[in-house]
Amino acid sequence: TGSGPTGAERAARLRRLALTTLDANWEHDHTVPSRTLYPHQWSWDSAFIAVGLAHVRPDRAWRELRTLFAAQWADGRVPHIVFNPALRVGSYFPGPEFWDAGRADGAPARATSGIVQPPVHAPAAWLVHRRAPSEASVAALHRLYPRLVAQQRYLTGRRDVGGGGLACIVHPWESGLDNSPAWDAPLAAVPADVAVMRAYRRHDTAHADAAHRPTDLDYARYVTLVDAYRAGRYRDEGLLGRHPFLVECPLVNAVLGMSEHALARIATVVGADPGPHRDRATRITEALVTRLWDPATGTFHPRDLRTGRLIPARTVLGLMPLILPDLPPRQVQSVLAEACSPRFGLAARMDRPLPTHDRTAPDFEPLRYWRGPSWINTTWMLWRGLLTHHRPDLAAGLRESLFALVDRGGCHEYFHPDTGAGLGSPAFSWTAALLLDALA
Ligand code: 9YW
Repeated sequence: TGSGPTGAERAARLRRLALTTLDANWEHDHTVPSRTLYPHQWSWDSAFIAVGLAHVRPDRAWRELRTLFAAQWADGRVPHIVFNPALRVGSYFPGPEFWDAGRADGAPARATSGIVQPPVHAPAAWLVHRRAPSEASVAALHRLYPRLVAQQRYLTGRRDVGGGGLACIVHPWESGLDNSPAWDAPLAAVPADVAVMRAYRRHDTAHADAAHRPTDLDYARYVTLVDAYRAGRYRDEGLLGRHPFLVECPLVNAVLGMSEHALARIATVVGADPGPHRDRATRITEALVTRLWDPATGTFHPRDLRTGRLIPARTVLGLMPLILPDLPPRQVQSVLAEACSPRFGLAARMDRPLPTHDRTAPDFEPLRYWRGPSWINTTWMLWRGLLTHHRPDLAAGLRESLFALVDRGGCHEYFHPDTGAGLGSPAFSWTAALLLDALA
């Protein structure tokens, strides 16, 4: 964090801020992403949060993951939201009554959603153990390992709708980057009528600036997609013939491969065979390169299974495969070139933070959620990828821009990609957690 007293002071200040934020968002057995906007437990948030908690409250890190996996479905899916039963009905839309997951086969006792988020949990569990190894962490890995394996099996089995060895998502929310421009083309094919939104009260726009959030038309399509998946009781059989949104996402699949690498390491701790995990990791990376890398653009793109085509938008999703240690040199070089281009501005000394969308694209929107603003989780994943591929110079530049953002803006949910101003929730958990990890 820079040398000399100022660097040390800033690090201490950021550490205090992060810890205060995480403590304030702790809720008995899990952390809420944000008290105002997101009052339940979110799947990938919890994984990022555990990575941060490992540095300050390792017991809570394991508790966080244990609570989430207690709501895993019998088929292995880890729901993207686990609802807090103590909250009043209507405290979040879409709430438990909207998902109505209890009627689906294999749903857990707790009310949950029926879709997933990127499976960052195995890498998170590994990082938590490595940061704070103890008898308790080994016991926690023993408990989690079969559940993490079941999660992978679900995603590489039932969700391999395209048959090419990758997992597909059935809703933009499953990518974690809800309204990314990457989803515009496949979403445009989803029938929607804004009138369906009149039946609902959006909770997000009551607590955050509507100009930053997905539009009502986006929301109408999100609802249509849940309606379709729920009508089939969240079964995955026959999705290709009946579901209106089926996409292979580079972030989800990079994380899927990364998880097999993490599981191979966890396997050695719990006395299981790491070999099959390594083989699966290799196959996922190969499938990712074959199916999602475009030699013409030199970056990764989502594949729309309904049209069979790659989606042209160049978003931050395309950079995420860099987290894979076995990404071939050709793809490593071209993703680095994409990241360092004016589209994303990665540099050893960055003049602006990493955006979530191509800055040079006509549909780049500096204020709207995942359509431009800087987010700490995508920044952190790219930072980890740069360390993995031995680019300490670029990793240091990106890390410094992360610190500068939070130091100026606070633990915000996202940031203006030009001015660095804090946007969205002011006390956002994964910002705090990943900041702690980057500070370590
Ligand atoms: C929403 C909780 C979640 C994140 C997602 C983010 C947002 C919910 O918040 O989705 O209402 O838009 O897009 O990645 O997990 O932090």
